Amino acid sequence: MNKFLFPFLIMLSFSFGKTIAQTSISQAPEGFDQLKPEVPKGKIDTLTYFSSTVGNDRKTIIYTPPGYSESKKYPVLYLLHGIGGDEKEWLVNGNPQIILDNLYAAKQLEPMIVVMPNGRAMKNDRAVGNMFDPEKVEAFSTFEKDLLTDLIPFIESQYPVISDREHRALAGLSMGGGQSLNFGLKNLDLFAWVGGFSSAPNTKKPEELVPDPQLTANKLKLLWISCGDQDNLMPFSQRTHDYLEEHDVPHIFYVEPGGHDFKVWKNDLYLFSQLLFKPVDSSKFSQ
Ligand code: FER
Repeated sequence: MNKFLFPFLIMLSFSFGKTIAQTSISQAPEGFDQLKPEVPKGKIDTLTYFSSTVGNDRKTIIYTPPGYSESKKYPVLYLLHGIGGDEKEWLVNGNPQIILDNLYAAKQLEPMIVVMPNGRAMKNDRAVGNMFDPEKVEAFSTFEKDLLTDLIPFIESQYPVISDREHRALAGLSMGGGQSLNFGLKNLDLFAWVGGFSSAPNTKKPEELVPDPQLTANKLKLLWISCGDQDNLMPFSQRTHDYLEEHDVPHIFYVEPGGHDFKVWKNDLYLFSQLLFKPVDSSKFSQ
């Protein structure tokens, strides 16, 4: 397929059980990320939690959906940023609140709380200086402990959350994609929905990510791997997909036109979020 001739067709490899279907799906429609005055809005808050992992207070951003009520209970998507970002990266560059508000208005989303943490778990977690400093890169790995022992319990103490694995999703872009695959697939008792968008070199090797393919296949509701076709980091998604396919682990491998940027990640959020906390319906992808 020539991507220049068919910019709106995206190859999707969708494999559940032993069957693998190749089909094509559209990208997000025009206007999906545009503010529409008539659309009810969710709310953005910044909260501070104490991290026993890092030893100080840390900030996290939370999006609650339009119509949010403390008398309801919600599933949670933890949405992670990249190497150059912090807890504000999605908000500043990706307009996730607009994308999600529009999806709610179109009745395409299951109501959920979205938590956007700072995934660089170190005392100075600001996105300044050399982002590739080994200490900073290591802090993306340390974030697993912060997430599991500090942030998730904090969120569940502050919000009306359904606190089981089937109502907890983990996804992110680039370094955050690697974190999501590394932490999500290691902690199948905590996450049933896992997504890696343009996952970075921090992504563990497939045989470490998924040492027991049968177990992973049985436990996960959704495993999403996506990457832009012009992204130099494609090999990290490709090798994961190849291994999952070889070992019959159901997953979505979504290759879209684009590079390593928010055009791709906004599209990923648009598509991935619609799948969450619902029965997984493969027929949707061929529409
Ligand atoms: C690398 C290239 C890219 C790397 C990380 C990235 C740790 C992350 C990119 C991003 O988060 O956007 O070699 O090594």
